[in-house]
Amino acid sequence: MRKPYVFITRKISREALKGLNESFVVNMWEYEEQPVPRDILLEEAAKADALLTMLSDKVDLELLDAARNLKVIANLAVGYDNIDVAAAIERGVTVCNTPDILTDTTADLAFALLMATARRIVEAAEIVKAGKWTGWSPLLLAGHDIHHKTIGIVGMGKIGETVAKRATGFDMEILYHNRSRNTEAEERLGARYTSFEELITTADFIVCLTPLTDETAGMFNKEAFQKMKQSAIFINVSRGAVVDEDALFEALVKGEIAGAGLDVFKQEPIGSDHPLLTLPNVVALPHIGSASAETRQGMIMLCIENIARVLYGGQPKTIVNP
Ligand code: 8YV
Repeated sequence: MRKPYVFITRKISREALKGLNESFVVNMWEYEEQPVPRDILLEEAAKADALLTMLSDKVDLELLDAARNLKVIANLAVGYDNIDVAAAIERGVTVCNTPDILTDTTADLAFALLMATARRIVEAAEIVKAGKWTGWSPLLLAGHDIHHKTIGIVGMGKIGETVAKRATGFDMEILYHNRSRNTEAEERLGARYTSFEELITTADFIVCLTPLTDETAGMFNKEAFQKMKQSAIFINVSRGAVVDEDALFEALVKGEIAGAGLDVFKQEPIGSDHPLLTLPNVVALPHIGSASAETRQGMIMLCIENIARVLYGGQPKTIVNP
């Protein structure tokens, strides 16, 4: 009998693959930082019973139509905007993601980015390392306070809730906007539901954690930035395409908002000539929300477990399309 074929689109440790190697034929794109080229991905998908994919792999109609044997896609992320889930469902393909396991790690990063941007930590550290710390002055690198300020969380899912939990430790007032009310966050953390308009006009820190969908694409646009306080700091840890980056650049240059902490960009990796990178009040990170060694290892193991479960005819641990 033919052994099911599993293709992994990025290099992961051979150790992690032990659970798959015994029962399946496993092939892997052997590069850590280079995404698998499209033609190879299509070729592999045509043979595969299972794919372990990254956000950079577009799983669209073309791929799904080529993937005649495909039974399961395990995406190494909680988000799955790289996958045409409806088309996968139509073709009977199970789509799995990695929720929960990365919640705390991503919330930690969101808060770290908020603090780094507000307190100008990156700028300050660079000055010291470059030997440019020439003396003390009362307003040297004076940033913005975080404690007792208002945080506005757009997208109050599990990561949003966990960011709110972090915010309670800083005595912050917590506002949130979400498709539906999160009564758990209201009761347990004192978070207050507001309209998007109220949130962006009143929050000192606007933290974007909403998934990328047709409704959320470009929701942080020129009008949104113009409505924010001039002292507002915008943090994005979800997807770059939720933001109109030209409008954000303009708002920062004109002083319509005070700063931005960005872990995600419309085009990743962001080119070194991107205008946002020229601004001192922007802290830019290379999409490291879930990037702790422990969490990434856990995400990989969860993907592998999901693939094995589906190929053995069982239910995956975590699923996008029930
Ligand atoms: C990814 C993310 O895990 O989970 C998500 O949706 O954006 C990140 O945590 C990372 O980009 C690897 O695909």
